[in-house]
Amino acid sequence: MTEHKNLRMVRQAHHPSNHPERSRGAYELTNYNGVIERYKQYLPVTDKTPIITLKEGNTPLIYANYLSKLMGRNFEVYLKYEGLNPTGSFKDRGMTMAISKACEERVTAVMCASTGNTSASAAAYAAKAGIKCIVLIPAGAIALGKLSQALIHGAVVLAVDGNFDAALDLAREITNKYPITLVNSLNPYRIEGQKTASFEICDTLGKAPDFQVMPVGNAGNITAYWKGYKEYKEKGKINKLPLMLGFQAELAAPIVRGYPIKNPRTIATAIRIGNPASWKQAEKARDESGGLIDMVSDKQIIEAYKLLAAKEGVFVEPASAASVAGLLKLARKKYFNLRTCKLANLRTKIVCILTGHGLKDPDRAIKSIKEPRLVKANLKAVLKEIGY
Ligand code: AN7
Repeated sequence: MTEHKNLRMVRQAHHPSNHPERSRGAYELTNYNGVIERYKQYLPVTDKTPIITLKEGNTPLIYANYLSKLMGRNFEVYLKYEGLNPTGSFKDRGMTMAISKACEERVTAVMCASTGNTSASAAAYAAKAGIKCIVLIPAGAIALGKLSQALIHGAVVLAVDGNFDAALDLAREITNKYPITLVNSLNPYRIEGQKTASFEICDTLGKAPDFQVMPVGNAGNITAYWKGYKEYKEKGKINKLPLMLGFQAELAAPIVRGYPIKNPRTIATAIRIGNPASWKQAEKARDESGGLIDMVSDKQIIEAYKLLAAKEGVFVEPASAASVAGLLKLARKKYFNLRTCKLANLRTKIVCILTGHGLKDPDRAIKSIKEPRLVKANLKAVLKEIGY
């Protein structure tokens, strides 16, 4: 057999169509054109909707070796790495919908309040669409990467002397009075776009996970995921729904505590929100699914943040690590064992949503590690440091 033929056979054997596991839900990357095109039958779009896309979505569902082992042999943990969206967060799924619909309605300006990621996404999609974008951010409280994104994409960025909740109140009032479209998750198209993440998870696993773990801030995303799962069940694509497990930061946990927090605090600035806009819908997702919304401390968030980077090779921003911090908290309390003994013989599948990329908040990474040691530029000095 020639070398050439050999290689071709190896390639064929590895082609997704020859792997039942992989071909199920496999998607031709070459033809991929973003979440609207892929899932248009589930979305409020028509042939007249101009699709503004940066080819968001289609993010990897990564099997987490270390976490799965940690959980025990009856568990499989997967990471939905939303940090790999075009602007580095899950917001792009909702933004492609919100901006496309705004363009269909011939809107010329959009606005949002943001802890950072929404503003980065809105700015990018507005730039792509050629419309104006105005963002209100809480002064001094958003990560550097996100601020630079909003600015470089040409948004009008105003730092409001107040927290996210105050900025959102302003954005709502202004967009109510003036011909500017609000692109926060109060915009129903945002939720529509974001629900595609649950479709992707189900398409990849061939079913819904048993548990989905995610951070909760303004609560749009948990609302969207739950809507997605329910719609897939109604359409007969899955026959069982997951339990939804949401996590807030301890000092920014209004839903857990049951009242708005005036001065929310956490190093996970993305979820530093005291009065979530989709509060009621988040409670509905929790209750209908039989799940829970709990909280994790900043210390637990940083531990999970470092673990994900060091053990799974996945770099996320602190807010995203809240999901894994939550998973570990519940595991310590034996939450999963108590709930899964009934699932005879089947491995329990847990999906953690990693909402944003680690490079969004480089300051936090640098604060969490040891600075590199300075060495002389000679072989001996380097070898001595690395123990050879
Ligand atoms: C990385 O950008 O609210 O519960 O203004 O950026 O749907 O709010 C961001 C939220 C989780 C929480 N992880 O999602 C904003 C903003 C990351 C985030 C959340 C956010 P929601």
